[in-house]
Amino acid sequence: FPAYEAVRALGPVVKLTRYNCYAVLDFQELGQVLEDWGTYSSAAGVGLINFHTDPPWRPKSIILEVDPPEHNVTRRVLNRVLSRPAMEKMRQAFAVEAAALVSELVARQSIDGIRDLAELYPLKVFPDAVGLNKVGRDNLLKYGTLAFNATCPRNHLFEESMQGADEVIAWIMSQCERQALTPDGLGAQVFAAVDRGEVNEAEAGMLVRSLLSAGVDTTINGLGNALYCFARFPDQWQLLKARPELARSAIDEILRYEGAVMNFFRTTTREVELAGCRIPKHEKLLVMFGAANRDPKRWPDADRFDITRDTKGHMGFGSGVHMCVGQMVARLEVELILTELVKQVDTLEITGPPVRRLNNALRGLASLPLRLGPESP
Ligand code: OW4
Repeated sequence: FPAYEAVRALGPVVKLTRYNCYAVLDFQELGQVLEDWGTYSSAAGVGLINFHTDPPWRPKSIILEVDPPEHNVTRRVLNRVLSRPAMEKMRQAFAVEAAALVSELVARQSIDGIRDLAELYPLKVFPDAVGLNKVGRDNLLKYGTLAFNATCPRNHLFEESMQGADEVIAWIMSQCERQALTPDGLGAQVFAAVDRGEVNEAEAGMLVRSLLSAGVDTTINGLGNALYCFARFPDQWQLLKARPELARSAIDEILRYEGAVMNFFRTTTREVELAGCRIPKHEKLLVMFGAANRDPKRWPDADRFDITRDTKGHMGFGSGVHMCVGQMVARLEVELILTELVKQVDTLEITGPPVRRLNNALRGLASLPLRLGPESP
């Protein structure tokens, strides 16, 4: 975050000469970019790779990496699959798992908040909800990590997550077929759109791939960041315990203060002026959600974690037509875990050095040693 402030101080649009792209960090300009999909397109990729000149690392996503009107077709399908009624159907199963896992962890007291909770929970409930095979699920985390690393420069993080990726990618693609999915899950509901004539069979498979690309690492880091926030700020934890109804708004503050997805790219479709800066046609723009969420021009006391603040308009789920379509799943997972922790845990104490998990687009931890304390502080 100090690095973001150093870049922000240079101006509203900053050319990153090393990567030949333009960075946007301020809340106001970020909103402008994300609202104007006609000028700031997703169709040339939302990573640094510019599809006008270079091929994508995988067949491009048919929801993330297309603009309206094509985007509207696939968005409508996932909007329905991930709708509020669909969430209500999943809530019971998700709640049972949350209660069971948190009880087990409370009994152990000393845990790794990432390995034992932030990874375990989404990796159980989400693949179950999609209707995936039980075998091979370890590929999900590897694939998500790769997909997010692939949105940025081809550095060591990208290269490392590409090691042995052929088998990971092959497993993911094999799970995106109708017959690989249980008949009652989110995956099957994507294929139900084929039967309604909204998309074809191959497109349905690609939309299941989108679920598997975007649904795992994001929620793991979101949950891990939630634990990290409350472990660092015990006053906010006690406030949540006193007022559990704040859980939903706390999730927005977690996403503002410590979001899981830090950045994506857009590509200009024409020469354009943004905040008085001229940007040529077909140039890449780095849109930095995490920086906009700390913009001091938008947020009073931006570096303070405060679950009672008004978080309206935060960029943790992006903004505009591509705003996170799975956000209700993510909210459900974090809400249920926070609610169980509030019920079962008095204090969250960090008992060892938190370890970051570096990723080109994601912000989160690899390890967070925690003590779940039953005693009141
Ligand atoms: C790699 C990501 C995020 C959102 C959607 C998708 C991927 C997709 N991150 O594959 O559609």
